[in-house]
Amino acid sequence: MAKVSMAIAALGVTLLLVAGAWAQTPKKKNLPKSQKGACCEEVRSLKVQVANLSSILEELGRKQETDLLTVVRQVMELDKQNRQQEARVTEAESKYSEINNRVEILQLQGAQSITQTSSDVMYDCASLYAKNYRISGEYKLPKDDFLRTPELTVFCDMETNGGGWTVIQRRRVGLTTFDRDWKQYKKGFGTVRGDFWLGNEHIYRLTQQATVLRIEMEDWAGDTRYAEYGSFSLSNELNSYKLLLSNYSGNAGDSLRYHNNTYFSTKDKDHDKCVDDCAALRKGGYWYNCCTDSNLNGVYYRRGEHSPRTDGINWYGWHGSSYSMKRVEMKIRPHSFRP
Ligand SMILES: *[C@@H]1O[C@H](CO)[C@@H](O)[C@H](O)[C@H]1NC(C)=O
Ligand SMILES: *[C@@H]1O[C@H](CO)[C@@H](O)[C@H](O)[C@H]1NC(C)=O
Ligand SMILES: *[C@@H]1O[C@H](CO)[C@@H](O)[C@H](O)[C@H]1NC(C)=O
Ligand SMILES: [Ca+2]
Repeated sequence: MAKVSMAIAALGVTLLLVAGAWAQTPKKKNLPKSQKGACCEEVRSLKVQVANLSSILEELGRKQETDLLTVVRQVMELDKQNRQQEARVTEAESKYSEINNRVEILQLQGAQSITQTSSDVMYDCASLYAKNYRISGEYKLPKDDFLRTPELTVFCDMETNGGGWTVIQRRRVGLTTFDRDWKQYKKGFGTVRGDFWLGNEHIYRLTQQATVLRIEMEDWAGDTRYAEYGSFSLSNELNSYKLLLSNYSGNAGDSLRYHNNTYFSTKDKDHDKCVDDCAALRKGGYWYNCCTDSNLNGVYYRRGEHSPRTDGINWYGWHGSSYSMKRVEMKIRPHSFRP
């Protein structure tokens, strides 16, 4: 392409010179007769040359155009191949997730038929793990007539730190509001594959045995931290699902300690230790003190939107009182669990 352009430029200059020479020739008025013939001969030859050059120029222009067309065609071809490649990747991805789904459904069915025949242990992700279910995902825990517990859909984390975790809370998508009333926090809301609260009644029941709580969080830079409590339990509804925990370990800071020994509050039931209405101020249901050192059921703010608001998904021990996390998961497993 560059060569062609230079050739055209060179031709252009030649043309100008030729045209200049041609324009000057008629000015020679007093030419002798003998020279007149020579002059006209010269003009004719110049005219021919100009015509020749014009046609060459034209041809070069056409060539350049075809070159450009060729390049455009090549780019289009590449683009098409790219799109085909993308389509193939998408197809592979959807096939993969389909297979994954099928595996999970098989797991579910297996879990149901197996656990329904045994009544020795409480149904949770740790007992599923003990029965060799080792893939993280959605499981249906069957109802237990003896313990009078209903069927419950849970999400099991079978990988983190040995697995066997029943996830009780997740914030990741940010579309489900957590600014809900007592009844909803009692029975749970959301979907276990997305953002959800498992339900205070279920958490109370599952923590009747010695239980470990693990909280994992991720900030908007993609860094992760965790806080673990070697002992975690809730009281029953009569005692407003009072929080009891101890034995902190981790690298996120002990920001649930301030909420130890406090009652669960929602926007319609203020059980906090403050003249303020913390649930309304922090826009969630939580074990509010006066009011927070963490607010994991607060408002989901996208990166940078929250500052300096205090109703976001905060964990003071890591990012202070006005930074809202990108992702949070709360999960529990029996203290006696051994991977
Ligand atoms: C144009 O010029 C080229 C090179 O000078 C020559 O080969 C060709 O025959 C010429 N064509 C015409 C139409 O004069
Ligand atoms: C806390 O951890 C210590 C040491 O590991 C242990 O002795 C104690 O029983 C734990 N307390 C609770 C309430 O889990
Ligand atoms: C929480 O309160 C209980 C009961 O008062 C206490 O035993 C436990 O050590 C406290 N936990 C923390 C982390 O302070
Ligand atoms: Ca109050």
